[in-house]
Amino acid sequence: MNLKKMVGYKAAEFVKDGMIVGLGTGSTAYYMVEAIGKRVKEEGLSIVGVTTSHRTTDQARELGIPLKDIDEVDHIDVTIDGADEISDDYQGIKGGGAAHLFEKMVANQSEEIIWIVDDSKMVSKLGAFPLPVEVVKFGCGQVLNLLKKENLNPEFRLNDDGSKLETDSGNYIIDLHLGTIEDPHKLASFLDSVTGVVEHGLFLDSVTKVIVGREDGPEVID
Ligand code: ABF
Repeated sequence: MNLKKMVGYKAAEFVKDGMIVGLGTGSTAYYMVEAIGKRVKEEGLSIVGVTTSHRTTDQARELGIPLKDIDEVDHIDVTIDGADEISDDYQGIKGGGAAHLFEKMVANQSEEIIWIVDDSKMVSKLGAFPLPVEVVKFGCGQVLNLLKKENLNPEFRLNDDGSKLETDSGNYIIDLHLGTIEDPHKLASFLDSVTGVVEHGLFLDSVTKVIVGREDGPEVID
């Protein structure tokens, strides 16, 4: 059973006429956007989407979902997005899809945040998934050195050809291979203080609903 599709379609059920909806990025969010597109086409669902990446924009446009830029709306009713890890206390790591800057900006404008994951993403503590950190190109080597000195095991995210991956904003990603993050809030505060860091993938104290795909069906956690 496709657990990503299960939760993507389940999440689309929470979208109501008239909503402004943040549309996430990733292979799970892909199914959510597909399901919303079906409802727009088949039911005449009337919503406005705010996307979190160029690839989600392309998919939504192809499906005929009306879109607005984040600066054209005064609020977002609900954002539905994937995640790379969700801890026992519902903190998250996002950014595996290199879209966490736009995702966090959209999430910050949202009244409700729904994360959609298959059960492999549910962990007791964060950190097994490398923590993405978006950094500006200028001085990124110095930022890498600083993160090394803090024993954060940083590595630039690379394309298959060995070049540094660029985000939709034209920045780079440094992934922190930490294994376990004992104090996500402390780490988030440190990363926020580093000049050259644009945004990190710790999404803390923000989610309002989690939908977990399981073999016996979607588990909705409020
Ligand atoms: C996006 O979804 C990213 O923040 C996160 O990395 C990704 C999860 O990807 P997938 O759903 O493909 O596992 O929100």
